[in-house]
Amino acid sequence: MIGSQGGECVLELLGEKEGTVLELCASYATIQSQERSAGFDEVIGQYPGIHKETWNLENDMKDPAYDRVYVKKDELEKVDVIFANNDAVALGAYEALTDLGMEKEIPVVGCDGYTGENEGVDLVLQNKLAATISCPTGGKEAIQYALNILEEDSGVPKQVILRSHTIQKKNAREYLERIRKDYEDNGEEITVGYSQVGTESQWRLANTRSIKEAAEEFHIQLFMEDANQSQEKQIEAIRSFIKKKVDVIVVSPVVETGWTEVLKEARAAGIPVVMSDRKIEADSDLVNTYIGADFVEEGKRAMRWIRENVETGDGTKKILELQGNKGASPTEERRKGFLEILEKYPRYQMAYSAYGDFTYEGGKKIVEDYLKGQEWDIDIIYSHNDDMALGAIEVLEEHGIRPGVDVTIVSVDATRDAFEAMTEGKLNCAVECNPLLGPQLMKAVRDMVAGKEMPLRIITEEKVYDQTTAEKEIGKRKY
Ligand code: GZL
Repeated sequence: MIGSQGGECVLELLGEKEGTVLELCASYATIQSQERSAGFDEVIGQYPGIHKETWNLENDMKDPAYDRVYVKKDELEKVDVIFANNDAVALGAYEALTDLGMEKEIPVVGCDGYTGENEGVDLVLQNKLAATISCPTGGKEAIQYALNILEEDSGVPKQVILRSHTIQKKNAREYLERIRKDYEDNGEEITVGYSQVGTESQWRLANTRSIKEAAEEFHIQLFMEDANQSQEKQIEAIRSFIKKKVDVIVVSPVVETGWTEVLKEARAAGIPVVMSDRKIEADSDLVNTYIGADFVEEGKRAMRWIRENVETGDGTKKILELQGNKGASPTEERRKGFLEILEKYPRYQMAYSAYGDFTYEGGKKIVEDYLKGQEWDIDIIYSHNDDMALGAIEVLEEHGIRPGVDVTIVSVDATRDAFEAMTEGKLNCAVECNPLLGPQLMKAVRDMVAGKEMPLRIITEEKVYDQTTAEKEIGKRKY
């Protein structure tokens, strides 16, 4: 993200989208430098009129960068802008340009944006750097989460992706004020409009309970509308929240697309929006934060478990997939992650896949339909959630097929029902997807209303359980 913001900034400086960029890669062997460079290339690579030269520097210090730039005056003649992937190197380049009398012709962009004297933001204010891209340290967040872990709070996230900013002369002072301002949560009651997907699964019921309990704990007046898996009802609910002038709107979106118009209405009304549980496709400036799981990783974990626990020998294994509702981010991404691993192992084959809408009846129907068409020849069932897996198990048993024995069943969510099925030997593996998002969500809402900048994403932690761990874990399950 930092590299791509550097790319956007360089494009702005180049104006007509043509020219030559000199990229100074500080400590080029480090993953951080490579990621910044890759993000930078993603943006400027879209403009054939922009040519990039890269100089790989051994370290990220100012003086070696100065020396490297100073001796290459003849090569600088054709350079229009310098992008350095850290501020110390950017300053070294600026000082060399100054001693060569070229600092007015070649603007320099750095990265890190630290706020001390002669660091990124200060160098921008001194007109030495044209811009710096901030790299949030996350120190405050890390300490807070460490305390949460010590206090054994539930739902401590696996990953918090903080925002980075492009800091130029025009916004440097406002940026400094914002990050130095310690937000104070005055404990006032806040109103939140929450558009919930529905009541389609045990996961959803646990998620709703968690949201409601956390709202009380955080003194938040919650207006929750259940959409029964209808996007139209969700959009109606969002419009009703706008009319109510709630402080924050939270959506658990039934599908990924079709939200732009109503989210623009929320933005026009000055009401921030948080996506909880599921993601959408929309401009990033329409959504403040996404709190939820990494569904692609969940799909990968399911197939990795199969690979490690279901032998194919010299034969092949046929897989039947029970998908959630079409167009939902967990559906699309759990499938994507699963297939990404599956395609590496041709002895496992996706034989049949259908949408079960995350419901018990949906899972039943897919297996009933399959059995109408042919003899049962499936070795493995991969289900996007427990409810569909449990519906499938009921039908298998009706047909004398032993779930967990004649057919291996892997599911996602890891609700209490899944643990019971695993201890009964009917389900083989459950990939966890934590529904207890309430505490993180309501903390994020209070922080936002208090004026604190919100992370871009808060990703929940997940584990994988199977019959070797289910017995020990089931007593701890809260949902
Ligand atoms: C996942 C959530 C999914 C669950 C299902 O975050 O959106 O929707 O996996 C639920 O059980 O219906």
